Amino acid sequence: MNAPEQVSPSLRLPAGLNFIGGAWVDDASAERIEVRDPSSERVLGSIPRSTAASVDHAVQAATAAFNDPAWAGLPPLGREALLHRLANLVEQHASELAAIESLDNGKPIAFSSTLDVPVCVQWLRYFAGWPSKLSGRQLAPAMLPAGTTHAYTLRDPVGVVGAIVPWNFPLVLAIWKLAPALAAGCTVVIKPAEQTPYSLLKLAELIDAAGFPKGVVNVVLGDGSTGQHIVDHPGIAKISFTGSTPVGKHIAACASRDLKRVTLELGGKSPTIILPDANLESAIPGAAQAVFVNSGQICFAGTRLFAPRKLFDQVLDGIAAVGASFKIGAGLEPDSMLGPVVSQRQLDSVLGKVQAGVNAGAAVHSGGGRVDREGYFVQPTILVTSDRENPAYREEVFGPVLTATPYDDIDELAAFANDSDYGLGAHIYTRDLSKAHQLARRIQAGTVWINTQLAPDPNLPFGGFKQSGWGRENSEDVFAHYLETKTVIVNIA
Ligand code: TAP
Repeated sequence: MNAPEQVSPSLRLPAGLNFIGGAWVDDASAERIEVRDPSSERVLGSIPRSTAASVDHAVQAATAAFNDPAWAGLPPLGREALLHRLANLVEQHASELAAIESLDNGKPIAFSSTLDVPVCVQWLRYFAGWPSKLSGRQLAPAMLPAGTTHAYTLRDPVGVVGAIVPWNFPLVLAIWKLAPALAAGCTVVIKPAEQTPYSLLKLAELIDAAGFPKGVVNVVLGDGSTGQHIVDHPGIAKISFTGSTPVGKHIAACASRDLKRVTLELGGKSPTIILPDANLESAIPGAAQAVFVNSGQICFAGTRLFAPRKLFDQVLDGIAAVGASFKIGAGLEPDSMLGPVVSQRQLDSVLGKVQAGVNAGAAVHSGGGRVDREGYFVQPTILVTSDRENPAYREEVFGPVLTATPYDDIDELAAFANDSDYGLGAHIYTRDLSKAHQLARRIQAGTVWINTQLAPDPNLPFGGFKQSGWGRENSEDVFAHYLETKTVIVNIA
């Protein structure tokens, strides 16, 4: 089962092997995990449930690379050149990477080729610009006589990073961790989600071809048990995790035992707020895209809609019409706009959460069930509820499911938006920008989009308030998590 799988004359999947110390390595003692195409439920191949021994091998390779002058002694411009070379290779292999991603995750090829892969190239290019700009500062001590002391700070890479990524944007979220970690001079042991390993394995081939020293990036395949071995390994200095809030809390607790650095990018239940004066021609498609794109499997998806009572039916009918217009299809179908959710488990989870919402009193406006075809397809769904304790309203569903709530008084909106354990994003639609800015200040969320939706940028910090996470990804801010500050104090008197 380790041989590369020839999916079509033009598409071959990488073999299910770990990439450790620059070599492709089998974990012969590991059980195998099947990987399926969520559009057809067909088995694509298998990966090892890598053991603690494989993780230890990878951490040793990453530690050796961290201390090797071939990486540690590389001038910043050398790291920049490697990241640019990788960006060029990703661009050259864009169609293959997009096809792998759509096959493995089920997301429409129209999105993986115009969004996922181009985003990876842009992030790599953006972070390629940083190594030569990362430096410490010269500082004047406040308590010592002037001219007696020379003091400055250095910024050292934190060490070996354990990166754990989910299945909703397998390549993008891997790059969000790899690019800044490598720009900072760290080395990495990274684990993709068991459902979607193949694009990261293809990326490992490109990392090797770009000329990164062996051991700088290591890919270990497996499920949560393999992730746990990474979290527990004493050679890991920092964990960078994207995934569910319960697993994030568990990782934080484990990492606290030896005070590993931790960043967590977790779940969300982001509001989409339509003010009475909004331009509905853009607000309705915007609200629909915010919840249905990627079949709702986006941590900052706009999953709680608040619309004025007098416009409520018009807004809901409009969003449902946009959802119904999305062509449902397999990841690799060129005109598909709405793919499956990633797995049978996710299908059961999404439908179970819809049913729990209905059982607790939510009314189904549209959708609500599985699409009658092979694959794990869920209908674009809108549930109506004013009960803010309804489980579909409170819990992250991670499927194409919107809860919609009418409101009468715009002064209630900030309280509605903030009435959640999460605080990842918020979308506001209005023609009145002063109202929008006032509301943005009152909303507890890491990103607020005004008259737009779902648009992260490499130069803009991204992360969550409350139980949506710790720390920020992207932008200069991310380096706070991949660099340690060292102060050097010299007596020159
Ligand atoms: P998680 O269990 O959180 O999985 C995310 C990643 O963490 C995967 O690589 C997973 O491995 C790994 N993992 C699981 N347990 C671990 C542990 N004890 N130590 C270290 N790593 C561990 O998410 P899921 O089960 O795939 O999805 C469940 C729910 O999480 C979804 O319904 C959704 O609500 C949420 N979710 C959120 C996000 C974002 S972007 N915030 C992304 C995906 C899912 P395996 O998957 O290989 O077991």
